[in-house]
Amino acid sequence: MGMLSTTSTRRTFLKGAALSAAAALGAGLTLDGAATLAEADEGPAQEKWVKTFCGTCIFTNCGMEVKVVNGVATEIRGNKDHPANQGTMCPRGAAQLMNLYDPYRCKVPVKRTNPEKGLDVDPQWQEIPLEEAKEIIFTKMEECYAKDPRRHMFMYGFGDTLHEGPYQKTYTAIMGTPNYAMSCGPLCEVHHAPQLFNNTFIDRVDVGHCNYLITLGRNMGASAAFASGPSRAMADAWKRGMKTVVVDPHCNVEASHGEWLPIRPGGDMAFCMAMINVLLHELNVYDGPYLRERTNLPYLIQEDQDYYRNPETGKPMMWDAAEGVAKDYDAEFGEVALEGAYTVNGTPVETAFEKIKASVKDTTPEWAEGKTGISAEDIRRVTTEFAEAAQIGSTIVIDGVEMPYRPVCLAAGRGSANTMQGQRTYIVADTVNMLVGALGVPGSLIHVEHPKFEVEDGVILPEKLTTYLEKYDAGFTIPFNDMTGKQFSALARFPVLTTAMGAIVDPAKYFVDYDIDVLFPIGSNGFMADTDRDLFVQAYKKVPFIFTTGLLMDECSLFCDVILPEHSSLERQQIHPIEEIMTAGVDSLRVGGVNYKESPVEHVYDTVQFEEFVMELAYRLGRGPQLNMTTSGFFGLMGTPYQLDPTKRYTYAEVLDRYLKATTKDDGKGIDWFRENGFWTFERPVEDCYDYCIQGAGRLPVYDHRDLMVGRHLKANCEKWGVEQPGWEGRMDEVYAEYTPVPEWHENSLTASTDDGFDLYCVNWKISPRILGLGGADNNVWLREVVENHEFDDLCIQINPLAAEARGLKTGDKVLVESQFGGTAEGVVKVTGLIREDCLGFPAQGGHVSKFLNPAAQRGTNYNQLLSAKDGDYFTVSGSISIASRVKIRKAE
Ligand SMILES: Nc1nc2c(c(=O)[nH]1)N[C@H]1C(S)=C(S)[C@@H](COP(=O)(O)OP(=O)(O)OC[C@H]3O[C@@H](n4cnc5c(=O)[nH]c(N)nc54)[C@H](O)[C@@H]3O)O[C@H]1N2
Ligand SMILES: Nc1nc2c(c(=O)[nH]1)N[C@H]1C(S)=C(S)[C@@H](COP(=O)(O)OP(=O)(O)OC[C@H]3O[C@@H](n4cnc5c(=O)[nH]c(N)nc54)[C@H](O)[C@@H]3O)O[C@H]1N2
Ligand SMILES: [Mo]
Repeated sequence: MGMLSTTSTRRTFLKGAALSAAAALGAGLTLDGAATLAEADEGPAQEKWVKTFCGTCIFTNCGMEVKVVNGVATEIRGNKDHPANQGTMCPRGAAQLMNLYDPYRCKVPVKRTNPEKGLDVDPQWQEIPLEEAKEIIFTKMEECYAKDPRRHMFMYGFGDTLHEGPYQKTYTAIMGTPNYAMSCGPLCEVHHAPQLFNNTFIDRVDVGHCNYLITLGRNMGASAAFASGPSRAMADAWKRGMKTVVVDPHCNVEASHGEWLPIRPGGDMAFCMAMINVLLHELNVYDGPYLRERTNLPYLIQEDQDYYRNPETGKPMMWDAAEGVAKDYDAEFGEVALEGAYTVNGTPVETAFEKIKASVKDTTPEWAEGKTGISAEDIRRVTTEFAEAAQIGSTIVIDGVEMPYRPVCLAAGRGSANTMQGQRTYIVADTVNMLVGALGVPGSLIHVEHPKFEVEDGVILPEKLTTYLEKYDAGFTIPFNDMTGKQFSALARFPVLTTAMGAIVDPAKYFVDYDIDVLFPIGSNGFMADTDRDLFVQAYKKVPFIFTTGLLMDECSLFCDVILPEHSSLERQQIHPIEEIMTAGVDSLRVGGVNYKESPVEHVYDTVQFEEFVMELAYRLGRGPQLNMTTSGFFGLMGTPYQLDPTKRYTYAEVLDRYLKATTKDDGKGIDWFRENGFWTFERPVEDCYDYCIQGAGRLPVYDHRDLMVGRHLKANCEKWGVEQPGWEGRMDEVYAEYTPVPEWHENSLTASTDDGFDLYCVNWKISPRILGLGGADNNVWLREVVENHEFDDLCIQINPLAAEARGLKTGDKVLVESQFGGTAEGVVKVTGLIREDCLGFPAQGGHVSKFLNPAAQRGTNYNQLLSAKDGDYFTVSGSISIASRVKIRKAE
């Protein structure tokens, strides 16, 4: 193959190849990427290294350099000057060349010619010019908007690299529709408690200062640490001697730095409640000053669980033990009482602390043993070690700032948060931390992005929860204005996916009086990342027009009417804040900054940039002012010289240039500077790193008063309108009972004893080469090879030797697994002691069903089909589902 001199010639050549192969594959798919790579070998070598950053996991922190030879990217290496990864790389970043030249990518704009839709239906794609493809979309959107903007639904997921980009988050605000959905909602219930206590999307462990870390269904190794910064932070912490206690049905690498306590799935809340029982009823250990000054635990609570308020001022009150009177929380106090029952104006009250204490009176380690499968002795020992390691009363001075020093952390994650009552479980895990004063201070759980707090009733009111708080009613007026499900699940961090999909299929069932006409999903693959595939199929079949800017011909793309191919991660023009999430190491905690990248090579195919497309769509729909104002707000440009003029039209590069100049403040570095340098950093003041310094006068809502209020409003609204939540008809009291301000153990379908033959649990976790579908990981053959040859053989079904022996199974046997919800999964067994005796372990996620993906993506087992998010099955408070279910296993014929 000769070296083609101009891009257009090369593109013509590629398209020619595309057409012939497309006919063969019948789906606009071609296998011409290899041809492009081959070109690199010829012609005079013109080499350069271009600075970029990785975008294939949600950290998007790592600095990289791409070697470009004669216009072809041939190698990727870590940028040794970059503070996050310091020159190192993980396989996901290194494998991005395969993403770029992936022959299975969406390469040309296509429209479907087969009106029938289904997972096994060939859409019969027809290639069309980009302008024509856009025109079809614009026209459909105009028609939709002429009727009602609410008829447009946006759906985004973590697949679209840099889901944290401006327009994934602000799309609905710009476009003026209330309808959006997210595929990462139901199985990613790790955001609520961090939002509540740290006002952060996800919390991180200050491992740079932590000495004793308990992970409760949080995978700090494969899941989080498999990016360079977190790996280094964890390694440094272990070298320093941090002990790690892994409370998880599956034994992971972290356990080798401490111990493994194999917990029974669904027992996490009981574990936390037993820890609190030991702290408050046996050891009598808690951080009194912290609880008095920084939490709402001294607030007086009346019998109906509400705050006791001063009838004159309306303010919650605390008891002054020095004077023996109740006072407004913000009055001068001689001595704030944390404990005790009192009578104020004839009303019997007791402190919120007493309420918490009473809620765990009987939840002893012996009580928890049966629910968790962890011995009472171990629970008691670990709690005692945790309490000792907390060093209550100690302080630390960092850069002249004195703060409490609490080098312990009980870190909840998906394993404990994605359970029934999971959102509460995370809150209760955080309560364990807060009781010893370990939240927002060195050594504990801290925020990622700079949090902003308002204060209401003296309690912090995290910015991002404000809308729900302002209106506990969450828009409960029938007919509902939107399909997000927030009316019944006001505390859900994301829209309730079952409602969004269900309402598309049957709006009236969800109290909505209109249909969805146009759906725009991006990087969002509920067919794989979530459960109940049939519901997705029904919903996607019903929507008259679906379009996407797609990287791959995944399950979601199969249902589209028009696909605009998207730049691959390496090719996109992006910025991203430099901030480590999940962990903070000594050298990463203080580093802030911005990464920048743009394509190091001529775009390989006829692809678009998501942001440019959204801007064009907004201008076309006459929403330029909303676009520019929202963009200014998102990028913090309001009131700066860089604020966008609502009446003007900008390119995305112009927007980024303004953002970069505004962010680098006095330096005023623009896009040209970043093109050369790739990233810019600054040192965060220590006060910005710890919530303790930022929360001001606000107290932490350990007593979850808001939860109580939301439940009460829900009940009042349902009664007022005479409605019940779909799926919970006749069981609404169960729903209301889930809203509790203090820990409360409820049996669930995992823990309740049954003899229905489903005698095992299935559990799932992320693995390093395949965190999510981000950046096209499943379709990347290099990464699939790593997954399949990984030392734990990651596409298998793990079974404990005892369970295997009892069932006559051995490594390599083909099996069929059936779940209590009716779903099935097939796979190959691997016998290993790294999984609890009553569990089957399903690492990662495989088993794509789109025939238009690389065959490698189809290998493995699709775990999620063993779960259920059906109405009545999910956890209604947060709209999330259980990561585990009860299953049975048999040899496949
Ligand atoms: N079994 C199992 N299921 C899980 C999880 C798990 O650990 N195991 N994790 C859960 C969690 S925590 C989350 S957040 C969700 C995430 O689930 P989703 O939000 O759906 O995100 P992904 O699975 O990362 O990617 C979705 C799709 O995006 C496409 N894609 C990849 N890269 C790009 C790109 O650059 N551009 C575009 N346009 N599309 C792209 C891929 O085809 C992929 O199928 O999954 C949840 N589901
Ligand atoms: N490098 C990198 N890291 C990432 C991401 C990324 O893109 N890149 N994505 C992130 C995202 S979106 C998320 S949401 C986080 C999630 O990160 P984690 O919360 O750490 O989620 P998983 O990795 O799925 O790990 C879940 C753990 O829970 C265990 N488990 C399963 N069932 C139970 C149970 O009933 N009880 C208990 N105690 N444990 C159980 C599993 O065995 C597993 O160890 O990871 C993030 N980590
Ligand atoms: Mo997630």
